[in-house]
Amino acid sequence: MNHHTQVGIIGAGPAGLLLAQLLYQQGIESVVLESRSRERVESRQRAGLLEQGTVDRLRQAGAADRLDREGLVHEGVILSYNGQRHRINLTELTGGSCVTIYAQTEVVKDLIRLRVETGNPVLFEAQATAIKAITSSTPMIQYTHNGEEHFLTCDFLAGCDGFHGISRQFIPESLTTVYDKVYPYSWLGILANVPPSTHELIYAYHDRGFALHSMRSPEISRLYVQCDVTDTLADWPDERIWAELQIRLGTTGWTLQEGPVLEKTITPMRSFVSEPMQYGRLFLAGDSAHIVPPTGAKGLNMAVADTGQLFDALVRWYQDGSTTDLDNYTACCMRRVWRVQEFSNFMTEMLHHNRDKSSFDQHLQESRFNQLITSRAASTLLAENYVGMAAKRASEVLS
Ligand code: RFL
Ligand code: PHB
Repeated sequence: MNHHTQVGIIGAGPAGLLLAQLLYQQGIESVVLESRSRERVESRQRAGLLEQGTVDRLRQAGAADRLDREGLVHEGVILSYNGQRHRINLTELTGGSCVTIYAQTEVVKDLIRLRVETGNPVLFEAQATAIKAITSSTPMIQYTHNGEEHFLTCDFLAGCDGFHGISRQFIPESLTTVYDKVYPYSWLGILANVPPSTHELIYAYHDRGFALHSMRSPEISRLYVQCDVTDTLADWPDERIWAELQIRLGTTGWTLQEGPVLEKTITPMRSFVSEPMQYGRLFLAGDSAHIVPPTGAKGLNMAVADTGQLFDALVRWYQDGSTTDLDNYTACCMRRVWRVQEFSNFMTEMLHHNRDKSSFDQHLQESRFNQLITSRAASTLLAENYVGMAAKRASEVLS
């Protein structure tokens, strides 16, 4: 089958779904192709922390009703160093900003439901296999669905297909620069059926390795421990996970409540940027162009910020034919992307135990942490980056 739409979107993660919804509200038609099933997309455990700018974009898209009811607003975050805790007051240090805990799975479910209501649902189990005629005014996506081959022509293509998608590889290699850093540790994450033992997130450095106490709701906890890159789930029975969490997150007079483990996954840690984020009429948004280690909680937020920027530029083109914002898309995104890369790398290096580091570098790491908790200037810098203000400012330099 051959068909046409205004914006062809590959991927029904947060980036692709949000773009489709924002465009729909402006009367711009799109088709969303997703290689996985709806059940799979709605159940993948990933991010949980939304910046204010992300919440605002979801509200603009009319996708925040449940988020506004169920999201947990956090005005602070706790850092721990070998059991010594320190609270960073995000709201006070940033002049009123905060973050919201609301799972990516729920963001995705809300956006899919809205898409179904438009009468133009996501095409699930539709795998994009090639992109063609990118530099023409009618680029095309080739995809397979129900065992048949289809061709979708469009005005613009949005590559929202994540880190393992196909879009990025259609930007000529000769024009592309890739920046890549792989870290010598991974995260083992669990979802546990037990109320969180803390009201605010706890990021813990420990000589045995990093740990993070997050949450999904007043009933469900989300916790992570640093593990070796070669570890498998078989190395981590539930008892070992809880024992490590108790030690790494522990402090005098506090106990971590344990409960049944609902899910367990291991995630490698990587920083990656591919530049440019556009070629002809193809525009990348989210993980398809860049990924960060999860320590700064930025991946989903960057995907939403890219999407907002792309949406604004497309609307301008459809309204008055101006290509200025489309032409500047990569440059505008890159300011923000590098700010977020630096922050995510900083948080990762400061909070993980790296036994390959020299003792000199380990002392520098400890000193960095001490400065952070004793200097208001250093705490403010962390708070501004964590709530997303610093990245927003960076992207405004060009816009
Ligand atoms: P996604 O979510 O990967 O969606 C891409 C979609 O494209 C589909 N796809 C294709 N569809 C059709 N044809 C093809 N050829 C296709 N190839 C791929 C895929 O099936 C998929 O559905 O990318 P998007 O939209 O850019 O969103 C990015 C976020 O998902 C990601 O950055 C975050 O989850 C990262 N992240 C976090 N981000 C935060 O902002 N805050 C956090 O607290 C946070 N915690 C995390 C995280 C990621 C984690 N993992 C598992 C990597 C914690 C973890 C553990
Ligand atoms: C999560 O809740 O999954 C989460 C929160 C903060 C992070 C990473 C993950 O930095």
